[in-house]
Amino acid sequence: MFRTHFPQLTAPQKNTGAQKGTHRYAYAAAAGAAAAAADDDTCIRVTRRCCCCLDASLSLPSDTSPEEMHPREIKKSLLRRWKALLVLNAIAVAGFMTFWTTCNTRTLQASEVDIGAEVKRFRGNGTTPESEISQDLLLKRLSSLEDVVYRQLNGLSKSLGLSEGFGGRGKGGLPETLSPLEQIDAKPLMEKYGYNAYLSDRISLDRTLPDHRPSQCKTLNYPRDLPQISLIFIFVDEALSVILRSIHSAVNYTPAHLLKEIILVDDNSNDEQLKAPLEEYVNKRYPGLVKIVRNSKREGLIRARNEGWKVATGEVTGFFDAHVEFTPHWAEPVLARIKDDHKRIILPSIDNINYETFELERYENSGHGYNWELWCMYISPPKQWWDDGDMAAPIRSPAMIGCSFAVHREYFGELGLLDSGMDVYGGENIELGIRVWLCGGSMEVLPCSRVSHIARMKKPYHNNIAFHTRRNALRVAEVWLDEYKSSVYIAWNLPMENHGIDFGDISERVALRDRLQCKHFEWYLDNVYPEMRRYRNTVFYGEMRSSKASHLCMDQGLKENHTVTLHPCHGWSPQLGRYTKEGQLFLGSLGSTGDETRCVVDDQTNNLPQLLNCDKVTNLKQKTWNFSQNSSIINQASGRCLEVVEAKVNFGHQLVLQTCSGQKWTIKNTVK
Ligand SMILES: [Mn+2]
Repeated sequence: MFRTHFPQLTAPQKNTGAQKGTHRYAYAAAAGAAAAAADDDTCIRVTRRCCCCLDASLSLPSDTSPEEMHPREIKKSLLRRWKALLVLNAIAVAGFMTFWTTCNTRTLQASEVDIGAEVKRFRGNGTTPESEISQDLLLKRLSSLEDVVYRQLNGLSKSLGLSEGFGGRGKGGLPETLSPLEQIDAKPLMEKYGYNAYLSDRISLDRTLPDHRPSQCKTLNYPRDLPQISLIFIFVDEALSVILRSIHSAVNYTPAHLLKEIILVDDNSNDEQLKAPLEEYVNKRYPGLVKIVRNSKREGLIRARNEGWKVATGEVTGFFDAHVEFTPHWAEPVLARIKDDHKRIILPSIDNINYETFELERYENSGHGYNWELWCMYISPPKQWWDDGDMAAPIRSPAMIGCSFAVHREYFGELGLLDSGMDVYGGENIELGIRVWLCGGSMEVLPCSRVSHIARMKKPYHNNIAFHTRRNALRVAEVWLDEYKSSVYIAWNLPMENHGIDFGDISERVALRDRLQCKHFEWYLDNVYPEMRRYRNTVFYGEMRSSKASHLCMDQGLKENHTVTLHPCHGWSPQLGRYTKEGQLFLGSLGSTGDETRCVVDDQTNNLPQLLNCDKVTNLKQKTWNFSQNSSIINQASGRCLEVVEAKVNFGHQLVLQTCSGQKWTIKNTVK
């Protein structure tokens, strides 16, 4: 009933107290986001507004850089600014004193707000009297204000050639273009990073983004006492501004009392900027909040994520690529779902950041699925979700794209993290989806939580990612897929035995499956991924060669011709044949969900074999063939054979239907 367009994913992510909270809420509020929609404590609201006013008034106008001013003007302007600062500081102090005297009692009782939470933590020690606590908190707040002033005057990001604040280029997630002159400088960076890093350097680290949540989400309320999250970013030779924007948006849009820490895992980058400059910046900008883990050798993103998990201390861990931007209220729905059931793995909805213009593009609500090669892709939400008609409801997801997910930290450990026996990336995201469902948990996409992500033009690590993904896919097949593992071998056109691919030791993963008492894979297909096409009826698969011209293989040719042709053998998906128990002969890649699958048909009028959507061919005999290895392929309707004749076409031969002359065929692999 619903037709939606789904983005295609090609072959193929310590200071939590009130002090930092002030900054974060200031930014969130200035961004036009209601910092605490569910918050009914007026005192706290007032405080937040004050902070954001202060912050906003201190920002340099984005179109006037001090370098362009006359020295006297600079002096004057600095003086003006100092005056403004002093006045504002005085106001802030007065405000705080008023706030303290009038709201003190209520604040201490209000366990659902930041200060209350902090006080609770102090109370936990059981020794500090309440009045001292409040004074201590006030002092902290004041020192945080000083910190704001310090930062604005010293321009921490400026020393890196970057900018902070909400205005400037790319604000609101709008597309940006570069001047012809800029484009010349931008080109090498584009090639290096796979996105427009030159433009990224010119977009504020705090830019605002549009709210792409379904409207139903905007009225939902979440409890205040949600579990804290540790955000884990992994990167290798990523542009500094892109990493920092990921961090800034995380801090700006994750409520302070829910953000336990940020962990950066550097998978052995070469770029000098990502060493001391990155470290100094985050330590000064977010003191105590950021941990950095450096891999001494390149591990690939799978093991890098596991490394990040090891140092995390939050109740929940969130794993993200370091080229994302968070949007307001992304965290609350995620943490609420995990609080309800700690065995849920939660996927924020992904929107796209255009790699060229940095425009934020909304993606349709979707689940995350995959094909039998175990490449991930976006899929339509389940029928039940559409029938229910609630656009804010969680979407059951068979697996994940992988650039953004959150999971209860201890549960993730029990579940066996990501498979560290896999290399680089690809397949681990599918494996986690299959594993969590089979072993008693679940996975879902939340339309109300949105994280935007740069789908890069090219990715780092190895060019030949398929080599690693294929190896990883075989691990998944052997550990989890039971009798359906043949589908993975068919999809990759590999023999099931003696394929020559060393997929490593899987004994630990098999033991894990036993220990967790996980269900059978067929249960998962029936209940979690019923949309997936099944190929259990396959007998033979792979390239199909005739004794007449064994260097040529049956090939699907041009799709619009609907005719089987011959082509020199290469074994890729256009030549992937599949002969079934029912005697049907399919050709082409294995469809996963919606795709049609085409089979060879003798329509009894044409002497060329047709390649048609098999579900739509009603005459059963016309699409049924008698065949066994090294024998003729005979149609049941006409009695004609598939044979090769010499002809003046592309490769000197043509595939025809004719009276059987005894030509023999082989199909490369047999299902074991
Ligand atoms: Mn990514």
